[in-house]
Amino acid sequence: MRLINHSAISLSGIIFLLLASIVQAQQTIRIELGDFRFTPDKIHVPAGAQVELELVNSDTLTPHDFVLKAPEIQLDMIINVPPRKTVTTQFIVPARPGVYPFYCSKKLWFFKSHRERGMEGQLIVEAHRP
Ligand SMILES: [Cu+2]
Repeated sequence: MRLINHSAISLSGIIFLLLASIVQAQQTIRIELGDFRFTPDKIHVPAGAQVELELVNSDTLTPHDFVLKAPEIQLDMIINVPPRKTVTTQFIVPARPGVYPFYCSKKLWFFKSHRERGMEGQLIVEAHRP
């Protein structure tokens, strides 16, 4: 009898962990692109999570993009976000914790690039906590 009770508790623990990981997998991150910055510019995500990335360009005339190149973790993203538009994408956060920079690569003629004006941020992949 004790054995049965013990395994029932273990099973509910496992189900809880499964549900917790599913909830984590549905994480949505919203980043505003405008005025030559990303808001927020530091994105904390758990390693291995599935993320829906919502990129909102709040400028009326200026196109922006979201560039994240980290070949060491198989991430290669260039997402254009036209003025006053929202672009949504999904990706799997790599399993390797670390800090990965992202930026806007837009540049108009001889002006400074958006990145040079400070339009950059960091994807911070954090290890799973028990
Ligand atoms: Cu930009």
